[in-house]
Amino acid sequence: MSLTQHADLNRWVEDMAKMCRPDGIVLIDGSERQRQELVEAALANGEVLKLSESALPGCLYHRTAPNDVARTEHLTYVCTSLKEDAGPNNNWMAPQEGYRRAGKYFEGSMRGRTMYVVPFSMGPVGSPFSKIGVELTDSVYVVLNLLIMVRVGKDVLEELGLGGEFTRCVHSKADLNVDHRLILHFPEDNTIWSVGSGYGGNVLLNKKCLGLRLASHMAHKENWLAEHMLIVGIEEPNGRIDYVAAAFPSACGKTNLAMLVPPDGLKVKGYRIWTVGDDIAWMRIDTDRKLWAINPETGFFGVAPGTNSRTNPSAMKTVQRNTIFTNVVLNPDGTVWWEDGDGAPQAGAQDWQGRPWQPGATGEDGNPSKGAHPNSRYTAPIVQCPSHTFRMDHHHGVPVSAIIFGGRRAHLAPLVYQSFDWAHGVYVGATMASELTAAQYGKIGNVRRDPMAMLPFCGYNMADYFEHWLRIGVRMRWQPKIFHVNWFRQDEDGAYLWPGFGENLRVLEWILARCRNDVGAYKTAIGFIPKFYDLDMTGLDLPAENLRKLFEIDPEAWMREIADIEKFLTQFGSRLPISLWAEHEALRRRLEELGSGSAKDPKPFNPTRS
Ligand code: GTP
Ligand code: SPV
Ligand code: MN
Repeated sequence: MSLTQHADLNRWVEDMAKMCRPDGIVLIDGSERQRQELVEAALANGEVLKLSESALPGCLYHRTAPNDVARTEHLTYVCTSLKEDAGPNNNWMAPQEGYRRAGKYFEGSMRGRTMYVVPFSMGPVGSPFSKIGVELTDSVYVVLNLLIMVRVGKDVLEELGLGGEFTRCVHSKADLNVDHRLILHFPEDNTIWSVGSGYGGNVLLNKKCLGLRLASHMAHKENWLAEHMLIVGIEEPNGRIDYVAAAFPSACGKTNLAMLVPPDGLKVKGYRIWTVGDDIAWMRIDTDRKLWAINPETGFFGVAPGTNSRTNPSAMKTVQRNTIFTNVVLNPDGTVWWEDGDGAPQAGAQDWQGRPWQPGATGEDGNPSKGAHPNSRYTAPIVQCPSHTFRMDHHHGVPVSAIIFGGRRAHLAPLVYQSFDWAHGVYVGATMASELTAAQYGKIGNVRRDPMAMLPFCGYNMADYFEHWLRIGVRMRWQPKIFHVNWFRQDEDGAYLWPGFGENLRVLEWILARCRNDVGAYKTAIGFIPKFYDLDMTGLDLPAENLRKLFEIDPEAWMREIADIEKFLTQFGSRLPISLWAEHEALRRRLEELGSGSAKDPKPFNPTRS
């Protein structure tokens, strides 16, 4: 009997099986019964361990190989016929070369294993927003993750019918050898090949590979946006809900903002927060010519370290059951722990590599060793989040009032500023930068330019992507306002100037007030910033000095920034939209004016009234 009714799908599975040589092929139908069998299989082959059924019901524990703990951007390629179509922002390989090289690693790689066929929908099944993919994988861990992260199974095959279009995703752990690892995208063939890794972002092919790299390519052709953004709704007691979409680079606070809990001082205002998504937003202009967004996923693949009942109580509640923990500390009683989590690890705990570990332990190099890997993660269903919303399943998504860009900048970028208009906002997004985190290989702390938090995820030439953003703005009747935030500014001693987390609602309040034209602002060289008294600081004891430093705009530091931006933009050559250069020159002029006079002004931040 054939695998499905879809002849092309069946043929492709056969071809891939000929290459990978699995012992058997299993179609994933999305049923609970089959999921249970998969858990048993993964427990039997050691891919996962069972956690305490009383403390963490339905939860599993997994360790990746020590050399396989984050996305490997240097092994990630976009394979287009023309190198220029991948752009300077991507590693490039010719498609034939890609298939040939990865094909060698795939050859016979599934011997002794089962090949799972996982049909999935990004977005509600049947929504005009949605895209279907089928992932072939030899990892039960991957299947169990996909069952949480996306809509999987029979419904998807039905939607696909006899000949529907789908993304061909092939993954094999192979020998988990970093020298045999490649993550390849073939936008012209709607195909993804990933081999030699078992780490989330490299192997959950729905996510960064389809959800962002291929989707951004499709979105460019089909006039929509696929973005590395959270989506969160802020509801007022009168029932009005405003949704914002925010792009921060990996491990820079998307999950936290998406699940924000109002701080005590603002509780009387009676806000409710609705979490729509924490990592990916697909956005379209609807018939009202406004921007609408869906989260195409159904789960969180969130950073564990730093998550605790104070910083993110909703996340802590979300991960109490049916959650897969990867690379965290394993306690002897079958519970888990991570750095800056709740409580303390137990005596006899094991670190993420399975070695005996206790706080203060040092590694072979004599340096303190962490129990959980800094990029350790939890996989959990969104519906378990106390702030999840039924609008998750609405086929047309939620309307977007504001777009926020943000990075991790110890210096320079103020707590919040608003762009002057859409084109300036696109420039702000295109030139944003952030310090590297543990979510990608590279030197942690180095500042790199990461336009719209999409540098590792834009599946085509970013110059064309900027042009696309500019065009989308023109096609809307009502454009969301564009802002930039920075929760991570530090003082001279390296201490954060802003408390962050739930307190970020104070900034969101101002952002929404600006969207409704309810408050004025100061006009500065880089954009509009709040008048101090428009930020509601009730219950927050922040020294006035901190607030001043948070909004300080240092013209000299910004002139250095300008030079770095220029270097970055220049690599796109004549393909870069001319209007971005116009924005760049306008910023330079405004900064020069600031530097030549008012910078020495003792007043807070040299504002002129708008
Ligand atoms: P990806 O899943 O990698 O795309 O990342 P993300 O943007 O969802 O990151 P996440 O929200 O998980 O944040 C990662 C780290 O940033 C955690 O260690 C958090 O504790 C820290 N963080 C988040 N929000 C804030 C904040 O407002 N202030 C400070 N200081 N740290 C924060
Ligand atoms: C990120 O790195 O931005 C993530 C985690 O969201 S991963 O899916 O592994 O890419
Ligand atoms: Mn991400």
